[in-house]
Amino acid sequence: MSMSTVKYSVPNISCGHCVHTIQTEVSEVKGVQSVKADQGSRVVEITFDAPATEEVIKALLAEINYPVAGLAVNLN
Ligand SMILES: [Cu+2]
Repeated sequence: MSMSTVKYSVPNISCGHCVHTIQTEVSEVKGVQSVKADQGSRVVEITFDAPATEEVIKALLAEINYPVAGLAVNLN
């Protein structure tokens, strides 16, 4: 099993509460190692391992009203 890091574009992020909610909810998923949501870029970066999967994480984000629009473009 290997760790994966994904960066999702989440357009519904509008304030610090959104950031807090996303970080709290996603970090409760078993297998998620870290969650970093950014208000300015509206990007959520998640590092996870099994049993967490992209499907599980995206389903949770949709359920809490922060659906993933796609992978974030890397601007570096
Ligand atoms: Cu908000």
